[in-house]
Amino acid sequence: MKKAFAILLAMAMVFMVAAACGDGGGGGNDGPLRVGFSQIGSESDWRVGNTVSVSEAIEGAGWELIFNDANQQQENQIRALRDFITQGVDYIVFGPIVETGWDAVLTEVKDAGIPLIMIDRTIAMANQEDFYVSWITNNFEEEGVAAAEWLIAYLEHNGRIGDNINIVELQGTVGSGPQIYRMQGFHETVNAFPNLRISQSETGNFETELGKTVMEAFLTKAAADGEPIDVVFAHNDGMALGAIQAIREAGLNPGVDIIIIGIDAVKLAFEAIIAGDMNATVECSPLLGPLVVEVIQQLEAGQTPPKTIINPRSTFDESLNEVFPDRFTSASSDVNNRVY
Ligand code: GZL
Repeated sequence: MKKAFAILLAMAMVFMVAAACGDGGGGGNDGPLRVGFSQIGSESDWRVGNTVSVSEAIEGAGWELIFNDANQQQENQIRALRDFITQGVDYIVFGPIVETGWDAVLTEVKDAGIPLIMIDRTIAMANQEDFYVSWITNNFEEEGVAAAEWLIAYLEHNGRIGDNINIVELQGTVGSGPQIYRMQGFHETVNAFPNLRISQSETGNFETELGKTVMEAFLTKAAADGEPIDVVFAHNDGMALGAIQAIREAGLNPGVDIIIIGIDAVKLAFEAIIAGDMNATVECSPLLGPLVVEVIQQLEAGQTPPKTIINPRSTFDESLNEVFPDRFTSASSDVNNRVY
């Protein structure tokens, strides 16, 4: 009789300890895991899509989301990361607005023993892999190369590869990984053709309105210099859409008089391509939420997630995809699948 009672008592103690750890693990705290998410801002459809994907995935896993929108200010992100440390969250999800300036705060996060999952943009920091568990991202340099490769294929297919072509470039947020590496990939690829010239290049900060304003200035300068613009390369579709507005208001035909290439593959860009106002967009997926949850679940199970997870991408248009179906994809065939 005594032995049976002892077994029942031991089982009861086991259940009590398990209940104290809560159903989401969480370092022994009561209740679900608490995940701090430091987001850059809401500057583009891509960013909004990224926020929705990550937030819905975290809450869908039954965990508590603690969200901060930094309004595109690095100091706000640094403050948010320090708040997450003070609150003792179980995990941090962090999308860095620019590459540098994170050494102190990421050291504080590491010293606090809070696993950090980096998403989207890059950082430039000594031994950076010691400061995050996983980095879930896209290859920005290859996106720049893909944009240039589409342009070269388009010019070749239309017998214009030998022409003198003036390209204007709308850069993303200065100092951000996508701005640095999309620029690098595009420039290195077009520089193989001396007649393809990047005549003007300024930042539109990934914002549609600023992209329009900068494009207006490009058009004014091109007219004054007698150097007509043949191509717009925008580091994101949002700025490409702003450029389309400026080109139309200048009395020109976007997508025809001026070739327009963007990056992100947002739904509005697909619609512009189908309408003939834009020519191509290179995909860069913001839908990182499920991968974030997968990494946290692996960590909770005592597994080691991949250090770097890079999303696949396609280049979409409505012209070359029929000529090169293995290289380019039809925008009209995929527009109804776009969710951001
Ligand atoms: C790229 C992402 C960029 C998008 C923009 O991964 O960081 O920021 O290209 C967004 O649309 O604003």
